[in-house]
Amino acid sequence: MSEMKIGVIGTGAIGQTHIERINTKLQGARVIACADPNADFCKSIAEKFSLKAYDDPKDMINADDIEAVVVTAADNFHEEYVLAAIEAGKYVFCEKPLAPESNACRKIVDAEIAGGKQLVQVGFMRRYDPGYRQLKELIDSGDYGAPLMLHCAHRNPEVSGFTTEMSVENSLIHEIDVLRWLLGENYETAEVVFPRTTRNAEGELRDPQIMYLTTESGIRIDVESFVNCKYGYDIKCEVVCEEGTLTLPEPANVMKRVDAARVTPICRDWSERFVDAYNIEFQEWINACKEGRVDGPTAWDGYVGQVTAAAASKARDAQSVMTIEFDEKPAFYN
Ligand code: ISE
Repeated sequence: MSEMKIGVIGTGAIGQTHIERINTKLQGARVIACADPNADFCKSIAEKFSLKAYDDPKDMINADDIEAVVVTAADNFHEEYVLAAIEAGKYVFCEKPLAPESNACRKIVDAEIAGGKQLVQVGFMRRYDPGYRQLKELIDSGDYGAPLMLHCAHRNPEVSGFTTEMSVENSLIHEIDVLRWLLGENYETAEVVFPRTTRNAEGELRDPQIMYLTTESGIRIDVESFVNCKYGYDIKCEVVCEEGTLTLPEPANVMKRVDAARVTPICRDWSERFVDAYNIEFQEWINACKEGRVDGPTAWDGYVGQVTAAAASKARDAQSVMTIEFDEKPAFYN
């Protein structure tokens, strides 16, 4: 089977890692073009990876030799490019969020339904992490009884330019997606509370924050977001079931005994922590597109994620519990 030809929109850091990943590590596809509103920068990246550069992403989307598109542009451009790909009838992988506003996500959902074919996949890569996949298998086995509570943490060593809102919309959006997928249930309520703020938070940022979610069956979830934890990148998830607890495995690392201490390194950032997840995610996306289907997180999942994040943000601003209200799931996504 021939290689699927891909165009990447957005040539920043994440766009470049995806180009490199697809062209050097994965099978069955090749990035042949890139586009970025910053034409000079785009040309330099095109040269680096031997790609064709487009100034206008829509020209690339509509080019005859482009079969699929990867969108890694700034979040507020996602809607425009995903809609253009749907109109062109091309598969499109869009980094999270599908769009910052849930209305825009709903517009994408409606456009996809109107086009009659699923084309959109959202980059919620945690679903591909081998540890989360193991957790899901064990929860679904039912061997430990029903899940009752989840205790989770999402810690970044430091971030620059983060606002209080971004802790939910940019960081915790991963938990919002992956926990709903793990449990196979929608959320009902959201709340966000503030512990004491770290002295390492810049400007107005309130950090850490704790998000509480409840699900349809009454499972209670707490997730800490701490974006200036300083010591490393750390992701935790413990599922307390009726007859046992299930804990997300940590990436394997040798424990050293050195300088009168036991030391086991942890990751420094998310690209290192989730490198396997990204590789698996893109390989499965390529395989599915070539078989004519989408089998990862859909535009509907993107919409549900943004509705939940918006409710959590509202809850945080109001310092109260918010009910989360979704539209009814269209049969198209069943
Ligand atoms: C970033 O955009 C990510 O996707 C990371 O997974 C997350 O940990 C980080 O906080 C975000 O800024």
